[in-house]
Amino acid sequence: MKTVVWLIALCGLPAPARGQFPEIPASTLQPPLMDFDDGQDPMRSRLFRTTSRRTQIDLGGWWEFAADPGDAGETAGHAAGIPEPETRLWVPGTWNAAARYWNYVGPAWYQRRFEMPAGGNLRLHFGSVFHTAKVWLDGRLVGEHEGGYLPFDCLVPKVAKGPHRLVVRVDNRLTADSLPKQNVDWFPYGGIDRPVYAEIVPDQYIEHVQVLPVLDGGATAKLRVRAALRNLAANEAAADLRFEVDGVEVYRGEHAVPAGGGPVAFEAALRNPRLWSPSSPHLYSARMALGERDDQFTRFGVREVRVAGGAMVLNGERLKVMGVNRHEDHPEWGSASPPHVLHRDIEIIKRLGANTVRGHYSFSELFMDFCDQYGLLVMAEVPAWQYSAEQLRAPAVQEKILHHLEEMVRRDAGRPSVLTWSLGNEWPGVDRSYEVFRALLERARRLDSTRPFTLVTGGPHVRRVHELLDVICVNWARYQWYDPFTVLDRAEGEKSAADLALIHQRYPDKPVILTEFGGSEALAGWHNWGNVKWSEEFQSRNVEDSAWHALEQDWISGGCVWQYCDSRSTPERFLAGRLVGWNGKGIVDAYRSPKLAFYRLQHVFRSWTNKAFSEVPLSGRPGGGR
Ligand code: ADA
Repeated sequence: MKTVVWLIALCGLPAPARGQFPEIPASTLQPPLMDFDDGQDPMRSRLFRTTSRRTQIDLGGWWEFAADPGDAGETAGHAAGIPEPETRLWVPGTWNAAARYWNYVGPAWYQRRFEMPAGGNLRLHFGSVFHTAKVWLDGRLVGEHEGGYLPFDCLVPKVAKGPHRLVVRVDNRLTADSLPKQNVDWFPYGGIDRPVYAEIVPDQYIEHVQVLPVLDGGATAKLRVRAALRNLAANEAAADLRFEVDGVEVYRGEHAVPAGGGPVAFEAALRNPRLWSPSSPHLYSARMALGERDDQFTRFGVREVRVAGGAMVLNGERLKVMGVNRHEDHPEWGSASPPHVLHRDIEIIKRLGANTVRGHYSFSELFMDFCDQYGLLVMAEVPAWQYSAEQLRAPAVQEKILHHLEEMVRRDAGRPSVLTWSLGNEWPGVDRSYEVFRALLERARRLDSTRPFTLVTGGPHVRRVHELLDVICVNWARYQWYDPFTVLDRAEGEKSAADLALIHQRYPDKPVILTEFGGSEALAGWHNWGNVKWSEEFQSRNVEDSAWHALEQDWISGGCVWQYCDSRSTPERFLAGRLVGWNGKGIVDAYRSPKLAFYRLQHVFRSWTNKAFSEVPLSGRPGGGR
């Protein structure tokens, strides 16, 4: 026996026979391209630590919970504590992923206790609460926020050391003028659905910082640094600001911060920058320090996006968008996928050969960090989905759109991944909203001058609004899916291609992106020989033919498939055109198993990528991909 053990120890276990195990494909995710280690985030909400100075308290975990269908909680005094919690729910999370509250849309209450390790100013940070939030600390109202998908803070000065109670009222009811509005084609998951934590901050602290690099054509990038400082003291305070890139100080200056706080802007230079691109996503780490008392880390990448000669141009090269539309959705977690699931989405999207991802609303910060780090461009959008001209006429709706955009820009303008900002999607009869949109766009452009602005339009029959867009975005499929008698008919395909070409005839100098191409539902696993509706064959043909069209037409700057994964739709759409309540147009199903369309699109994207982009001329037909 001893001899056998010795033999195994010396020679190792026998190798499995060749072919015994399936091949594990190599990862498509390259290790981060960074020269500086900016540390881990103990709050697990970002890919890097955000501070080395503040005490942070993770408020994730089990919270007590009670639904409030009669909306009686506030008058009953729940703000001071829920008298009878129904259960405990995990945060970040959504109650609509729990069997008990699967379809619950209405107000609800969360509460938990936490311990302040020392007295100080408390900054509560919520990554997102859908859709409205009201926050009480020890029975005192400390903040309110409307709109999910984006973070907000509540600042409570001078909080004592010891135990405290946090209560949050959340309401996921949508209305005709909420953002998004009622009856959109995705589920209004309710809850504290992104990470939440607390920090102890000094009287003067950095609220946020972002870096907007501008390439000046030479060997230097100009770093435009924008920050907001808070000052809780009654008088103006002096701030000694230092700014480091990859651990090296590149700016130091004295700034006066008025009582309450204010913005700070300065410039620094970065010599011989390494550029960021989807194939080589090099990132820099930046740290802003306020004396010795406070600091904030961020990351940035140096790249230039332009619109020129009817094309999207990234770092001087023509860009073909090869993307997916993605709902942040999963049957197990709803809108609150945990980090490893977000990471797996990135891996699958990269494996597809895509370089872009578009959403109807802002993805979680962690997902955006992955996009920066692994090189996925993001077409960012305000969730103003299918607003009619009548709805858009309401000044309250217009203000909500701009306010939402402002919050998006504050969170994401410093990210290299963000390619475009869209003010909304498929406004029916959009030309009737021309003046409203023009006024909105004018104000929107003041928020970020470094990126193209757009509005996603529902088809080629838009006329006037397209003239306002930096890049024309249009949702298009070669074969209509909604027509009950639709077939994969060559003549029909030619007709919809001819319709699409009208856009280019009208605006030959503008790039066109097919923001949603190929959308067709397919019931995962249902195949047939006849290419009929609902089959994987029908979907994959529509996706493939639409994708080739987006890539082969020289005047189209690519597009994004509708959609990445099957996603849950609104209760109102249950069975009304949405089989089992899900939008089944995913090229992977809700659990991320591939449908036939995934492999066909992978083939298209990969075949196209194998042509070096630089070989594709800026004008003239690039030649067939097949
Ligand atoms: C539109 C819309 C999407 C989705 C899609 C569909 O293109 O922008 O959100 O609803 O239709 O599946 O029909």
